[in-house]
Amino acid sequence: MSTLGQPTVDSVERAAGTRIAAYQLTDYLERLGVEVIFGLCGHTVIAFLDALGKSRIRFVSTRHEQIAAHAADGYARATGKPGVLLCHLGPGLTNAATGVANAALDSIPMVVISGDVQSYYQGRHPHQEINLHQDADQFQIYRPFCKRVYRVDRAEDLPRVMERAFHLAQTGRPGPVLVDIPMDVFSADLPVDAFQKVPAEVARPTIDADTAARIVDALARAERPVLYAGGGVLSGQATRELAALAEALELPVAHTLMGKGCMHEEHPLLLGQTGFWGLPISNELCRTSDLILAVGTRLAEANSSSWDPRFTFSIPPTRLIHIDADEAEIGRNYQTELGVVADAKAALGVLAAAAQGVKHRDRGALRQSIARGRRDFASNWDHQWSSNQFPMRPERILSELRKAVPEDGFIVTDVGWNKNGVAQQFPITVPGTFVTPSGLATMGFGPAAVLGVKLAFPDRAAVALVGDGGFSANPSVIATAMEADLPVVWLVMDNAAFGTIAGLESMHYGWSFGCLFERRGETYRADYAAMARSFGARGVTITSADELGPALAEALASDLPTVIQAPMENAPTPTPGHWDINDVYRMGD
Ligand SMILES: Cc1ncc(C[n+]2csc(CCOP(=O)(O)OP(=O)(O)O)c2C)c(N)n1
Repeated sequence: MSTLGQPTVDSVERAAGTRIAAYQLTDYLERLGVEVIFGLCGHTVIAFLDALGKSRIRFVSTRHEQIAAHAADGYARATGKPGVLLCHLGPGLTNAATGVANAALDSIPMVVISGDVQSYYQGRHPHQEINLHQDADQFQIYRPFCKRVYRVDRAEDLPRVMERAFHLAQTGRPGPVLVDIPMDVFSADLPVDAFQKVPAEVARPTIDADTAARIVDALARAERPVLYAGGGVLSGQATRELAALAEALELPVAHTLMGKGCMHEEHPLLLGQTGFWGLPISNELCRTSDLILAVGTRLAEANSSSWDPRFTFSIPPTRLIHIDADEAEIGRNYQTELGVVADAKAALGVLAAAAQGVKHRDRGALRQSIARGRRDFASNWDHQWSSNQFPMRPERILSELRKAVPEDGFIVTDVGWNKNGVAQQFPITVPGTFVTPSGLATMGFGPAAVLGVKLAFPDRAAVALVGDGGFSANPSVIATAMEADLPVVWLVMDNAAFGTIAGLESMHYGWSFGCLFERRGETYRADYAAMARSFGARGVTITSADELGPALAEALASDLPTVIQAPMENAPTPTPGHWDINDVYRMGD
């Protein structure tokens, strides 16, 4: 090193028995099974990019770090493996923050690798460093939403920190871990055997036999029990065990937004989603239940009708047993009779086995009343499936989508009518094929997450159903899909508005100020199909409802990415539940 700390010619000569850290790091990531890294370059990560380009790992370069984060998130949701994200310091890391926080709130395993300033310049406020509160502080930005944030202060720590990052991201309640790496660490020499330790295989926490027997007994004796499934059932791949338990004790199954797909849509014990955008039969059976067994859920606000006992859950008097991987979730919002910290698959497997042959109370005409309840609610909108109205009815868009996409195809939503409508009205039959942002509900998730999903399963259909607001938040996804050769489909529900919020404002205040797309007082519509063509992708504008089915079929058969722009009426999704915000708004003069 020179006196100022810059590397000199001498210091870049490699010491015997060593190899540059960046190359060893990519070898290590290969050993861990990493097959793709999503990211965006910067001068702090060039050394790593060089190594990446010479490795077997694929690098998907995006035009915005938020896209890279959502794409890594989508890949993780589709595969169950951690998504890996690479970003530059400062603006790169802050751009990615929304996407990483979105993954965190949905318990998605992710490892974020960021470059940082040269370690020997920490404290001197070098180019792009975040340091106004404390020197060399950028990793702190991720603290509120990462399971752990690491700054690698010594090159020797890199192997240990990487092993910890992959271990923590995947175990317990999964989530993102940040590894912040000063750029000179990538270029440092490390002993050739530096990266030895790999994350341990970790047995999933399960439920003991006595507790399982107690739960099975309580469910068998209950008069109106409900099994309530959250995203943990899907991420834990516990859908078979869930169905086995439900069938053994004749339990109706309700679910959260993230739990959609936990049971085949035609299963006679399936109630549907609860809460504000849920199904009346689901809210009703939960509200009047005497015992709920909730698995892998936060019992979050939207699915619990803002915890108002008049709408979805009335706990107590309903008794609650709650199984979750995270002890912090148990008892947070409701008085809980019994909490079990366990993995959904392991616990449901033990419960299902314990329930076999156990005599349960007569459930009467449960299956008939579920079928009636679901049919009655669908009759409010199913006639719109064939509506020729133009701009289109959203329900017609859903019905064309369902017909066009094979059952094992992925439907990736954003936020807006797309998310709420699919969760409520769109049949999902293959677990894991519905991908949606729940906790942070980030507009812009869907158009980018579909890239990661398609990369994970290139032979399966992947359609992002998104609003025009969400799509135009970051349309450079088209460039990434072209460059990475990912023939995804974006079906844009174009209502020239941030429609969901426009509808809320209109309901309470009689107008939609600040929510409509307008220019000089007139509706402003962008031509997203033309935009797609300008990127070299396919772009289709729908001009009558009958065009959508064939357009979808062609898009799914094409080897190019396609934007389909479908003009749509801004009709709200039905809201059988309750959202407390509606009591908050007050209009003055
Ligand atoms: C990043 C972000 N900003 C704001 C919101 C609040 N929000 C929720 S839904 C919505 C409107 C989405 O509009 P669009 O994508 O056009 O779908 P639509 O509601 O019209 O179906 C907004 C702005 C959000 N969820 N995420």
